[in-house]
Amino acid sequence: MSTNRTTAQWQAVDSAHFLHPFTDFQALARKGSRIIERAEGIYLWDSEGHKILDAMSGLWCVNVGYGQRALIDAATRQLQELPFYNAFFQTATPPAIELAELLSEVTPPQFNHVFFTGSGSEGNDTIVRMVRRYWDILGQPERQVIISRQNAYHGSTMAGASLGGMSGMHAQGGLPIPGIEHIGQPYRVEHGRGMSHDEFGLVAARWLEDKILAIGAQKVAAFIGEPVQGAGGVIIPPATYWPEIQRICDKYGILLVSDEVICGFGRTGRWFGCETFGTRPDLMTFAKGVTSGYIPLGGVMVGDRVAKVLIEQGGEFEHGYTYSGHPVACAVALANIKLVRELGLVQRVHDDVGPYLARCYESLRDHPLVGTAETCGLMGALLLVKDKATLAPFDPSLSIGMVCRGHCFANGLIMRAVGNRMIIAPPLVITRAQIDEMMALIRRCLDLTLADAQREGWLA
Ligand code: PXG
Repeated sequence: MSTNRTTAQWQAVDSAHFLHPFTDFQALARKGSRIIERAEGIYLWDSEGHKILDAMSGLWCVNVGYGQRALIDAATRQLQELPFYNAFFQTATPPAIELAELLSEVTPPQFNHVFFTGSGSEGNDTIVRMVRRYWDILGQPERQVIISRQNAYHGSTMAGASLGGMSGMHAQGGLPIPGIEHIGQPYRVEHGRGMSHDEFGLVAARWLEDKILAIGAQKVAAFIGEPVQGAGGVIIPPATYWPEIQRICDKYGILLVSDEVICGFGRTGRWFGCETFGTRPDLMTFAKGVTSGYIPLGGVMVGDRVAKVLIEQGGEFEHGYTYSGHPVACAVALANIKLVRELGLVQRVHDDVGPYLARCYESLRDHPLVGTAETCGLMGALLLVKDKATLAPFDPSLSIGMVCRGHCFANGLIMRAVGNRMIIAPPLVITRAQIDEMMALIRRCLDLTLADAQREGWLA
């Protein structure tokens, strides 16, 4: 790689050739990309030498932080030993086998099998095929429908985007594919004002039952959800929500799928989000945190209920990817999971930095712009409002979230904006002192956003 280009040169070549994901290409070309050159711990450095606190862990993935030697060495060793071999034709590689074994250990007890993919989106495509295959084998081929939620994010492939509940994505390319239905999300600010959290959790879960009855239970294959909706804006459901979803799935014999791409591997303070929220899923999608994002890897944990049918009655499952069980990716995942264990990161999020972040977020509630401030483990969300008492939103055309995000970038902090929600998901290795540093930056950026709003008369 040539490293002697200036920022302007990088930007010119970037916009000439590189089509970025989820990007308005022309708008980016006008502005120029921010070029990230290196990273260490929880910090990034851009091509202008600015140090940035990465409160989004790359893209919800760098859980062990940047620069971890154990992962780098595992990749290097495996590249030398065996950079690639496939798992198709009755072959396997030691890292893939060992990772399958280790995943069975760290996941809830019903999970003893894994199907590897290259990403979370591919994992959710696998889910759709596997769920439908399961019911086919059982002689119930009419069980096709998978129920998901509005504002869910399950990836960008045809099936992933269809399962997702993002209307903008559905509008591009004729989605969703047939047999996918959506219900409302458990977002109290949107749907549950005037109800207690517990009441609203039950109401929102019962939208699933309504949908099942409207479709006909004999046609419903599965329900899929993220324990906490990540890309949708860190929507943390009430404690009553997931147990009620579990009860409804059990009642109608419907498979429960937990998309753990963001919540998995410690983010919520347990190994998996389903453990934090009290469900027993039949299938789990994972990606991101499995390798801390150092190298692409995803997969589906297959619970005993489904695995038994696929293995004992299924014959050939005609599905798989070149990189299913990629040895280098699996070697990095092994090193990553071992490091998470050695550093006790999951317990640390549960007992120490998670509760600490929660207290810090509580203290932000007094800020004039902050309508709600919530955390779950090491995920946090602030709702920016015009009026704290009524939670009245700003005019969407003002893009208040983007204004705030602009201040964050300019002040050395990466915090995401999803509409009016400002969200974080810092690396699990973040220390209390670094949380203090992050909170000072967040407060400063909120103050700058407030000053803009006052100056421009947006609060009137
Ligand atoms: N499921 C969930 C819950 C995710 O968050 C995927 C599936 C798809 O994973 P892949 O590896 O195919 O990207 C994701 C990905 C955002 C953002 O804007 C979030 C994701 C991806 C890109 C952007 O927060 N999550």
